[in-house]
Amino acid sequence: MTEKKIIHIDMDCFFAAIEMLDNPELRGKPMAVGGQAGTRGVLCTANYEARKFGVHSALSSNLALKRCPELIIVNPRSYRYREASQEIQKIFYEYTDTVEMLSLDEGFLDVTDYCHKHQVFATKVAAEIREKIFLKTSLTASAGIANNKFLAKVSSDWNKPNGQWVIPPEKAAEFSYQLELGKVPGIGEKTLEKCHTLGIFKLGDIREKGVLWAKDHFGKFGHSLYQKSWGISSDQVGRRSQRKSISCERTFSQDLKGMQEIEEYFPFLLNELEERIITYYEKIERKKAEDPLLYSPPIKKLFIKMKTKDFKNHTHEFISPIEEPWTLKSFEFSQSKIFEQLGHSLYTQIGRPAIRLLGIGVKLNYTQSDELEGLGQLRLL
Ligand code: TTP
Ligand code: MG
Repeated sequence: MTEKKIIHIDMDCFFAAIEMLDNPELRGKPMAVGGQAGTRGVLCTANYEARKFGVHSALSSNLALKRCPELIIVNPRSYRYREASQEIQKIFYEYTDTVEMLSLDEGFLDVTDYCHKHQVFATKVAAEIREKIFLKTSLTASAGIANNKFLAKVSSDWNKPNGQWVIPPEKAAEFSYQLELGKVPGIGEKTLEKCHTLGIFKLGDIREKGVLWAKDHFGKFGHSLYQKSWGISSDQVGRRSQRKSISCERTFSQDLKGMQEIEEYFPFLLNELEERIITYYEKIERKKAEDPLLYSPPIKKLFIKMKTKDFKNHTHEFISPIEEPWTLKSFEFSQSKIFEQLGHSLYTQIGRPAIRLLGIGVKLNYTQSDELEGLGQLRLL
């Protein structure tokens, strides 16, 4: 099997770079793109001059001006960013059809076939793409090159701005071992906090603990973290399918016996699920700044999953009741009771066996029709 060749391209301070390009007066001065200072203004990004003052994405504009009083804040112009993104994407497709954009300014390319066909190194392809981007748009990009998406994404940050970094396959395990967890895509603030509490700071610490430990503490994600600690990740570059559900689960090294033991795990699962749901909706909100037509799917159902010793999966759902129109943006767990009730009835229904895996989650609704109104908002008990 040929080794995969993946490139991750990420534009340098994208929105800010475009604004500086279109308005030369902004160049060399600390500037940011975002909402003006006031009650709710937040920054989308800042140029490198402003970053020296601790000004960055998602910072409130008020605080940014405190940190850097001469900061110039420019209003975002989504159409212009989309236009530049289209130019960049056109260049990507000159090399491969296997392109996966993560946002307007970053994407993965699987250039395995291209490299093979033209007998060229992926590093050379990355350099060529960056050069073409610059010639076409006058904007700079950084690139990461590796044999999987995880390492390619991490390495595009390694030599930023206007640089690139390659992780050859033989260095992947060593590189990943020393990688700080904060730099691992997918590890959010809360997971990071949890890792630190457990005394885990770099991917190598997870490797040392072993795969069972990782699965016990982080479920499925633990398994993928363990693989990443060896520099392995098998995600394919491809179009992202719409996310249908958000969930989290735990497999137990010792089966849970009785409802009381099951209930003890609810707070952990709820906490994790809440973090995932909030992160999910925040991501959509962020993307909406670039693409106002983006749909934010409401929650349609809550579900619980139990796996018994014989590896059979059992699930039980709760459909949100008809009520007011959807307004859901964030998800509060004052209704954790629903999950508890679901847990009780499922557990009884399947005959109160020993439980090896417990999971909870929500299903999202993509039907953008009047039906939605009918289903109503998720009721909080
Ligand atoms: P990033 O690639 O995260 O940031 P960047 O391109 O500005 O800077 P870097 O050189 O470090 O890559 O995000 C790309 C664009 O997405 C960014 O220019 C603005 C937008 N964005 C937001 O609107 N809100 C956010 O919280 C973030 C992180 C980005
Ligand atoms: Mg970027």
